[in-house]
Formats: sequence, C-alpha cells, structure tokens
Amino acid sequence: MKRLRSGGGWAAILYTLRMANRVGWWQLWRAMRSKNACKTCALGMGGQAGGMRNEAGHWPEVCKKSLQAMVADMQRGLEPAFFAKYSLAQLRTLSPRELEWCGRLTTPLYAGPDDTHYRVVDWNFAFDRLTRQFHQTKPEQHFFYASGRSSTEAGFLLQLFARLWGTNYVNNCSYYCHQASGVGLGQALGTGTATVTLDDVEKTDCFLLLGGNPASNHPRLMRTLMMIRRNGGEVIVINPMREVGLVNFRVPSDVRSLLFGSPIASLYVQPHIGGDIALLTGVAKELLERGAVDRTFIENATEGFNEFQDRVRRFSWDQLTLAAGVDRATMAQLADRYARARSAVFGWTMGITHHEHGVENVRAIVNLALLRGMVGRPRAGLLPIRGHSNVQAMGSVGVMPSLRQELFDNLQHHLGCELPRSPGLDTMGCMQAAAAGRLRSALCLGGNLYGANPDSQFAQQALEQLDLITYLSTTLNTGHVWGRARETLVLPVLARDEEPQPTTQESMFNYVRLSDGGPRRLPGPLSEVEILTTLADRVLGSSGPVNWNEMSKLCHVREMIARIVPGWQRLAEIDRTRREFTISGRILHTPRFATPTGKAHFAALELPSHPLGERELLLMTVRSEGQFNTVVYEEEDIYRGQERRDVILMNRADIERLGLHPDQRVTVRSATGVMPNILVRPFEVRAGNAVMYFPEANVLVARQVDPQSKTPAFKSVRITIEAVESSTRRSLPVLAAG
Ligand SMILES: Nc1nc2c(c(=O)[nH]1)N[C@H]1C(S)=C(S)[C@@H](COP(=O)(O)OP(=O)(O)OC[C@H]3O[C@@H](n4cnc5c(=O)[nH]c(N)nc54)[C@H](O)[C@@H]3O)O[C@H]1N2
Ligand SMILES: Nc1nc2c(c(=O)[nH]1)N[C@H]1C(S)=C(S)[C@@H](COP(=O)(O)OP(=O)(O)OC[C@H]3O[C@@H](n4cnc5c(=O)[nH]c(N)nc54)[C@H](O)[C@@H]3O)O[C@H]1N2
Ligand SMILES: [Mo]
Repeated sequence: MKRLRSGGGWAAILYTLRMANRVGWWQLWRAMRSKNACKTCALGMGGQAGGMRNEAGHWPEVCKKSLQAMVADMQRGLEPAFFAKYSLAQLRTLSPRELEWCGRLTTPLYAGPDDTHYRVVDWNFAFDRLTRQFHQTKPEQHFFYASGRSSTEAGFLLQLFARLWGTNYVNNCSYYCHQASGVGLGQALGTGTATVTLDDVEKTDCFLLLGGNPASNHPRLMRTLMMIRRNGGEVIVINPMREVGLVNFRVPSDVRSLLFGSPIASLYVQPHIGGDIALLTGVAKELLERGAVDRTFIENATEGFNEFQDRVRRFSWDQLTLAAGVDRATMAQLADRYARARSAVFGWTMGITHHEHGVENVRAIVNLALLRGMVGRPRAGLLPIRGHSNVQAMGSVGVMPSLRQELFDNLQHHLGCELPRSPGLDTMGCMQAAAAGRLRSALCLGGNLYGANPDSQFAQQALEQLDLITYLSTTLNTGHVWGRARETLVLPVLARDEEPQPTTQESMFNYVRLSDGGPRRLPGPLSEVEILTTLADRVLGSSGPVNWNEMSKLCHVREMIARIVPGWQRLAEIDRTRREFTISGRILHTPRFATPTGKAHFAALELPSHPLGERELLLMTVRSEGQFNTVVYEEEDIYRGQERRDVILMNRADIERLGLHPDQRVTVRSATGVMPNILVRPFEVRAGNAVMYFPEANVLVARQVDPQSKTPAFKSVRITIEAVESSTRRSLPVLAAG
C-alpha cells in the first residue's frame, strides 16, 4: 500500500464521497448539518452553531471520523431473522469491523446459559429480567460502566440510580483513558480538566503535543495547529513514532492547505516509549542551567520548587539521555524553542496516560509549564486532549466511584437522604472483583468493556462469572459475543441525533453544548434516558427522593444538574435560552489555583525504568486511521500505509537485529498472551519499540495498572518476537448482514 506524504486532504474528501454514496447524499448532508454535537472526539463541534462548526465559529469543519460514525448510525436495522440464522459461535468469527457493519440494533436481545443464538425479546421481558436481578442482589454485587458517547443527562441518571440503589461501583471509560490527567492535574493545580479555551490554543506561540496522533484521532485540531504555524508559532511534537499527519497535513477545509499541504511539526522529537519524564526533565535541567525560568511566577504562585530543582540536578545528562532515547543537543533545541516562546500550551493524549507512571508523566508536563509560568494566563496552559465526545461530562456529573466532596454534599442535600459512603471501585477494580466472583451483574451504558480491557482472556473469564450483563448499545460489537455473562441482555438505543428531546455534551474545553436530537431513523430502539428512568422506577419506585417519571423529561434532569454540579448553574436556563456556555471555574487565566493554598505544586519525580532483555521490545497499542476505539470501520490505516491490521510495526534496525525481514510472519508473545501470524512491517519508530493495533492486541496487554490513576499500561507491553516457518493465513468467514 502506498504511503501518503501528508495526512488529511484528498483521501479524506474522497472518503466523504464514498460514504455519501453509501447512505445517500441528501440524507448525509442533512445529518451532518443538524444541530447536534459531533459524535466522535471531544473537541466538541456542532451543537447549536450547527454541525461542522467549531467553538471559534469556523465552518466547514469536516472530519472523516464524524462521517464514519454518522454513516454507521444511518445503517439499516438488523432483522430478527439475522439472529435466528447466525449462532453466537458464528458471530464470534466476525471481526470488529464486520460486527459494526452488520447493521443497527433494533430489538432487545437475550442469551441464557443454554442458548446457542441470541433471542429477540420484547422490552417487557428485558425490563422484567433486569428488575428481578436488582431485587435479587445486594447493591455491592453490581457495577455500572459508562462509555463517553452517551448524553450528560443519561450519565447523571445512571450514577444517581446506582447511588440511590446503594453502591459506588460506578465508573466510566476514563479509567482506561485520561484518568491520569485528572489525577495529575488535581494534585498539581486542584483542577482536573483543561485550563485553556480553544481561542487560547489558536493564539499561542508554541504548542507542545505529547503522545497523541490528532491527525487521525482529533482531525479538527489539525486546523488549529496549522494556524499556529502560519502565525509564526511553533508546534513541537514528542512521539516515539513518526506520524506522517503530524509532519504535514492537508486541512480539507482550507484551499491553500488542501492543495499544497501544511507543515505541522516545527520540531519532531522521538523519545522511547515511556521516555517522556526523562526528556522533560532534561529540558527542565537545561532551562534551569540557563536561568530561563520565571522566578517571579515560581515564587508567587507555586510550591515545591526547591525539591524539584534538587531532584532535577541529581540526574546526570547520561542518565536522562539514555532513559529518554533523545540526545542532549535535541533536548537543548527543545529548550531553546520553549524558552523563546512568550506563550505555550501543552496538549497530550494516550501516549502520556497509558503507562504505569501515567500520573507522573502528567506531573512532568505540569512541572515544565510551571517553570516558565505557562499556566494561569491567557494563551498558555494545559490541555488533556480528550477522547470520547462526552467523556468529560461523565466525570463532571459523577459517573465516578468517588464523588468530589462538594458534589457529594450537594447531592445529599438536594435529595435529602444519605448516600453510600463505602469505597467505590474503578473499572479494573470491578473486573477483578467480577473475576473473583464477588459481583453478580453489570450494566454498561454504551462502550465495549470487553474489547477495551487489557488481557482479553481474563476479561472474558471475568465477565463470564456474572449472572447477568446488560449492554445499552447502538450496534453489535465484540463485547456482545465475547463479553457475555451467564445471561446477557443487549438493549438497542437511539443515537444522539435521534433523541426525542435535546441532550447536552461537554467538550474538552469545558464548553457545554446543546444537541437538538432528531427524528428516529428506525423503529425499535429507546433513548438511553427512557431505559434508565423506566428501570429506576421499577427497581426503586418513584415515591422516594427522586420521581423517576418526572426525570424522563430532560429539562428536569438539567435543573437538578444545574443545582448540584459545581460550575453548571447555567444549565438550568439552557432549555429556554438555548445558550451554550463554558463551565465556570475551569479556565485559568490568572495564576490562582484551586489547591488549599491557592498555589500550584511542582513534583520531584523519579525516572521510570523499563530494562529490556536483548530480544525484547516495548510495545505500544494504538488506533488506526480507520477505527474508533473497538469499532473498526476500515481495515486499512492510510496514514501509516498499512492495508491490514494484523501487523507489527518495527524499526528497520530491530528487524535486522532480530534476524527478521519485512512481511515475514511472526508470533508475538508477552507475559499475558500470544498473537500468532503477525506480519512484520518496517516503520519510523524509535529502535527498541514496536507498535500494534488496539483492540486486537489487548490479548498481550497486562492487567497491572498505574497505582494512582488505575489506568492500564496499554502503551508499554514487554514483548518478544519469533519467526514463524510456514505461513498459514487466518481468514475470517464473512457473513451476509440483515
Ligand atoms: N479516529 C479515531 N479518533 C479517535 C479515537 C479512535 O479510536 N479513532 N479514539 C478517541 C479516544 S477515546 C481517544 S482517548 C483519543 C486517543 O487519541 P491518541 O492518544 O492520539 O490515540 P492512540 O492511537 O492511542 O495514540 C497514541 C499516540 O501516542 C504515541 N505514544 C505511544 N507511547 C508513547 C510514549 O510513551 N510517549 C509519547 N510521547 N508518545 C507515545 C503513539 O506513537 C501515538 O501516536 O482519540 C479519540 N479519537
Ligand atoms: N490496548 C488498548 N486498549 C485500549 C486503548 C488503547 O489505546 N490500547 N484505549 C483505551 C481508551 S482511550 C478507551 S476510551 C477505551 C474505549 O472503551 P469504550 O468506550 O468502552 O469502547 P468503544 O469502542 O468506544 O465503544 C463502542 C461501542 O459503543 C456503542 N455506542 C456508540 N454510540 C453509542 C451511543 O450513542 N450510546 C450508547 N449507549 N452506545 C453507543 C456501540 O455499540 C459501540 O460498539 O478503550 C481503551 N482500551
Ligand atoms: Mo479514550
């Protein structure tokens, strides 16, 4: 497959045309223009400004990802005959892509212990079974998981139901995503989210992008990065792998960029996987040696500087360059550019959080920002680049195992009753408890807990221990066939733009958007909120602290959120004014922080170490251009020039050193699992490191988590590679959908 020389551009536009052919031009155009927040990443497009418009009002912002998601939601419905025809065993042979393109779920499905096929059931059966489960189990035998695509209102009601029922076993996909950012920022600044607005990012002098590939995963950020360069600013990329779209990108909505391409990175630094703390400490050491630090800011607005400085001085240059995999000259170059910048924004993604030292990684970024006073003023600050389109709201409204004190107090006060104070459980904590037989059932509001989980075999076995697992989903995914309990319920839900009532979403810039919803495309699915309020009414009744019938009107849910969630007061008026807003108290344009002393904290950090054996490599598991998490839309990854997913990308030097050759079939092993028949592909990744695609590679990822954020180390898996003599191709039977 041909390697592209820049990201975006014509490939993205051609893709749009192909997708439009699939579902009809007029339908797709109308869907993309509706007043609904974009369904994919958390940059937050659309809402009342209309689809394809960003927070700065720029139009048209087109993105392949939103098209893929939209076209997937516009598929025809799965007929009951499909489930009579194909057994669970046959469905298990389908790839994530094949499952996604089977069609939309339209009827509740049920499979019991002796069933060979999913049975189509009616809603009454589903609610009866679920209600019985709640009545037969104790509160702490049940856990709740939410992905980040659901509405804020559904998330709020999910945790409200769980807490009134009596458990804190409530969590969301951020435990496998940005939790380390929330924890790290909380420790350092007393906040858990971005300190900047989109406008700050667009006007900054210097954007440092660590551990992310926005060309694929946040394409609309690429326009902003292009503009920073056009205005004479710097974009510094820190990534072990050379991502072509971060070198050059053709922004489809900009004619000049589309025709000629836009340079993105002004400096591209490739550390080892896990080498960021060493690299950032090296840059800090350089700045300290030059005296290029903001003394006034450090004195007035921070704490812990002396200890930090001592720690940095203690490391030798050899220690730092070896651990980072970056030489001193490059560190100095990075320091030069950062020292020159009058303002700087640090943005990061999963390359930073998916480690056992994820929180320390985040603290290292904050340290560097504090050193030059780059937090707490306009055009400068910190930006965790969030994944799911509404994952940030899940945290804001309490889909978490432990509530912030203020939220907990407000909630109790508002409800006028005692809520459970027993410790909650994070996502891996729940999986471990399930595996140990301590839990009986689970309710998943979207997502694919099986597919997202490290150690796939363990995940399957853990979920099998449960009596009942219930998935609220739009389409089929691997979780429905591999992540089953003794009994499984799959409940079809409406997508955001089919909701009968408006819903809200929160962007990574703390901006709350209003989505209008729209007409249903298919008969059958219910809204997430209708399912949750019906269930809560059946289990808890409506005579207690919450009248669930009333809660099925979303304006009532919003009034309650406005009263109890700090910073969300303006949500109370949004139904009347339709005015979207920035959550108060989050954006930091002055150097006062929400810590007890009002000061920001430096952290003295150790260097993580990954000593590798001679034949070992450190593996990261990443997304391709053609997928959204566990949902694979296309097999190919156009930016990385891969036409298939069963590959391992390696540095040429490692391929030679291990006596392998390109396109050779190998077996990849870790302490957790084995993946046979993988193709070796050369790639510009720092030697000693390798790359495979998530979710397939979750077979290899261990269950250990970062002790502070409980996030698995999806990006640092120790592996060995063995050549396979005769090549046997794995081929997947393809089933006809519908
Ligand atoms: N198209 C598409 N868009 C998406 C998603 C999707 O699956 N597909 N998923 C959404 C979600 S939930 C999320 S969280 C985001 C994820 O967005 P990203 O974080 O951009 O996604 P990953 O593919 O996990 O990419 C991680 C990047 O980190 C780099 N990296 C790996 N290890 C390290 C390291 O130790 N240090 C540094 N500095 N870099 C490292 C990799 O080379 C890779 O470029 O995207 C969101 N948007
Ligand atoms: N090895 C490895 N593992 C990883 C990662 C990695 O980089 N490497 N990344 C991790 C990250 S960052 C994340 S966020 C997790 C993702 O974990 P999850 O959020 O659990 O998984 P998704 O694949 O995003 O969930 C997709 C499913 O959501 C359902 N869905 C889509 N839209 C809606 C909707 O509007 N409502 C409802 N109710 N359902 C809907 C569809 O049925 C679809 O199949 O995976 C994590 N796992
Ligand atoms: Mo994520």
